[in-house]
Amino acid sequence: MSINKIEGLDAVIVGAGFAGLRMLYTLRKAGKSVTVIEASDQVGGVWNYNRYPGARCDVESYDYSYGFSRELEQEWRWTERYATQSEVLNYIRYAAMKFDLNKDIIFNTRMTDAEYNEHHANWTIMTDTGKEITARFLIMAVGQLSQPKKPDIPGEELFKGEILHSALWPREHVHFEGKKVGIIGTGSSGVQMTPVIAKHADHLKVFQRTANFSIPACHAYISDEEDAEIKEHYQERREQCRNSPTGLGFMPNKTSALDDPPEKREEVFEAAYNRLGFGFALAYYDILLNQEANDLAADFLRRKIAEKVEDPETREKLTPRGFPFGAMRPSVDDGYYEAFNRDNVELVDVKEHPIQEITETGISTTAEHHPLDMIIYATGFDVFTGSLLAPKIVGRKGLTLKEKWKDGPVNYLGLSTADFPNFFIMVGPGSPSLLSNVLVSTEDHADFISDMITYMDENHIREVEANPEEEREWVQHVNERSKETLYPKARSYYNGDEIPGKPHVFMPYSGGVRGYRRILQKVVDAGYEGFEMKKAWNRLRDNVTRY
Ligand code: N01
Repeated sequence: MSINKIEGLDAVIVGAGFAGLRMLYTLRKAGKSVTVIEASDQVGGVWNYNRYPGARCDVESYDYSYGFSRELEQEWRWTERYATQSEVLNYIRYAAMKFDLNKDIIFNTRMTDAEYNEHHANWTIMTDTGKEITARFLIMAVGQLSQPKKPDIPGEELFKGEILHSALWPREHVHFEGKKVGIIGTGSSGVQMTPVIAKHADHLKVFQRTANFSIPACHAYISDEEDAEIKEHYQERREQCRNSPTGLGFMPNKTSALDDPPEKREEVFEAAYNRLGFGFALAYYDILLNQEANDLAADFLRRKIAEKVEDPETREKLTPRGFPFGAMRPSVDDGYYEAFNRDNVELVDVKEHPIQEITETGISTTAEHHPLDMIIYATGFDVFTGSLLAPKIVGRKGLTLKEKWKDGPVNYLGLSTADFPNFFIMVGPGSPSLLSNVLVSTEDHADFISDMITYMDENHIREVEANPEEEREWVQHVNERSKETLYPKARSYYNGDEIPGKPHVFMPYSGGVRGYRRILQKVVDAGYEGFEMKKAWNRLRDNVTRY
């Protein structure tokens, strides 16, 4: 008999990706009763869905992993510097198995609604399977890149070939052989899949609207010696990550790009370009802060593109212009530019000649019709807020999160929002999130939330939520910090520009993971300053009931 109601839990966590699993582990260890609900049939979050060819992590494997268990980090053996999608997914599955997490996860179940009951100080969570769960705390671990975005192109239903989305990739093998394939989108997903599909498809057309910067990944296999060396000093490496601005372990070069003579600067750029991936952005501390410094880095990258792409017209189209390097999230690639030197690969500039429609046989732009057998949307996501606002979440007095956030996300520390008591968001807008190694940010949030719940229980506190004044100030602070950087100078998902009509607001906290963690610590030291904690918890804790 299936259980349709679960009552009296301490917490429900939505999502069984990296964040949800870490939260489950930590709360369970703190003695709380917890259930995770997960829409898929297995753990993994985005890594479960983004299975497109060439999908890889572009944070180094040893850093894109949990730091809470010495045992786990010593026994897991990464094989490559940047792990493939399947290796990351295997790692998450392994961690779930090792800590016996699956037993507290309800799979194939999506949260549709959640409503706060002020009288009982708890949440009722409703799902698409009819299962209903009540819990004191609702924790959203739904990811920032988990609501895939499809472009609104007329005629899609007429297309006789296959249409795929990078973020909803089928589990079965996809054959490209003998096919004319079109990829729409040149963000990280499009950039990663292009060189791989190019090797198999008869012909590949890449439909590019905005040329962005990409840095070579410099993939490498990890030798046993390297693995042993990293594991011997893993704690130092973790500390370096935690204390670096991005959580990636790179400490910015303390020199300004403007202070080094040109030859020296070229050497510094070259060394960073050939080894650091994203770390290239920290080759000088001011690349993401100062336009002149940024211009030097951007010029270097443009010259690199020029060295790689043979055809002058294609080269020019692939060259990013008009926004600072890094202001749109750059890609880390493995032969992206070189793929355009192949005879079977073609770049279609849809900025100059926009896509008009999809027909039975391909894609028409304002310039011509492109016959295709397969169309791949690599068009990204409704980033930061898409997955948080997809379910209907109702706080005090019938207020929905969607109404409250109609002009952009409003929260305190990215974690909590007024009128939604006992509701937490992991690694979302208002926190370092996508401007950081999300694994570091995930662990910071899991520890903070778990400690806060423990504190509440020890102090008989029934409800917690952000103070409205403090959250207004936090949103302002996030906004002000962004103005110290070059991020606002591009149309990007950092600013909510990826979806027409979405509020143009800077979403992540750009003050770095270390700075952010210090703020969290100050808040804790001041007795959870900025949060409103209400009413003594004076009733006996419910027993968990399942029926
Ligand atoms: O999505 P994106 P993504 N017509 O939003 C274009 C992470 N990630 O899936 O820039 C034509 O970056 C759009 O064009 P424009 C990573 O954080 C990580 O690639 O809006 N084109 C853009 O080129 C990354 O940043 C890994 O002009 C349209 C592209 O589609 C994030 O996920 C791997 C269009 C969307 O790019 C998202 O990456 C992959 C239209 N109507 C992704 N609509 C790792 O390695 C959109 N585009 C960890």
